[in-house]
Amino acid sequence: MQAAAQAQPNIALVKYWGKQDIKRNVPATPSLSITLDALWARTTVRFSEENERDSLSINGITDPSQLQRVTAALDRLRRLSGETNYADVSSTTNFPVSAGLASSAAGFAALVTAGCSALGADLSAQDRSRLARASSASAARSVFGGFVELQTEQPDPAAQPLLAETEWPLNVAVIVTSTRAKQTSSTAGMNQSARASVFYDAWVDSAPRDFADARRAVLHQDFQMLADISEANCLKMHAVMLSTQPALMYWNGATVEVILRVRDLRARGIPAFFTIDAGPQVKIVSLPGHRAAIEQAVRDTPGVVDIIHSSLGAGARLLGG
Ligand code: 2P0
Repeated sequence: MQAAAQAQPNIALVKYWGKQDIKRNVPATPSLSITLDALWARTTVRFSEENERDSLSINGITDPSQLQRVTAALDRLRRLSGETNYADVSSTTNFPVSAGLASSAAGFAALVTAGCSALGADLSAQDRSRLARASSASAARSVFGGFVELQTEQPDPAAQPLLAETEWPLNVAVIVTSTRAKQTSSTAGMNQSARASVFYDAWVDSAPRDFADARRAVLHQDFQMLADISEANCLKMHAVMLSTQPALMYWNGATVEVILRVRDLRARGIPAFFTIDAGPQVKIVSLPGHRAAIEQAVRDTPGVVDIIHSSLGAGARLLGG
């Protein structure tokens, strides 16, 4: 009754911020993402009658703060399979968790994939995506590789693959400006924005247009168009965060400096654009062949602590052994 799976974080280019159904965890806005290759979470799930409760360890440390969410995910798996035993969940990552690097996306996509296998539940990727979404909506997207969409018209939506990573191989440089955990979780932050940002309704109303345009840009492999939409959508989300009362300020000084340097790169004709999630890290998406120019532009920025280069990667999958 044990299985292990790996999933990678994804970076949304058209972002999810706000829920239309908090109980079922359905986003208010459609989102479109790219799954990374270089970062991963590997998760082992083991159901046993010897367990007296569910337990969770992340990178070797028992983590009670996330246990409730993990138990809720395990409960969903137990309901669909008839399993009654508790589970040990142990996850390792090769990147800092809770720092705006989509650790919950990778973590829950891996957990659901491993958990289904441990219980012998042969679910389609779509059904696993639906289950992952119930825990963390961005996790629905990490079930798939390459370019992925999560539409929101259905009452219980799943993500769908849009374009394979091999079809349009983009690069992503993750500019790490802090490895500290963020102060306000995404879940808490987006619910606050929905209640207390005067820009929230405009954000939700304008999202389908951004999504449709980005989708078209991906299908036509139009980098310039994707760059324009992604930067605008990212800044719009951060405008909603900043206008929330009390304000959600996920950036630090280095975040702003890196944004300016990417704008400068673009002005010089380098095909690269930035995007930023609920944390201070900047992700620079580029066409292949510009790694040296990007490194050179950002590496001496005060406050930059690490640069991780990645290509686009595959979806969640079982690990052997
Ligand atoms: C995204 N983020 O689309 C956006 C951009 C953060 C900023 O999805 O409440 O951890 O667990 O469904 O998926 C982070 O939110 O939130 C997120 P829950 P999640 O990638």
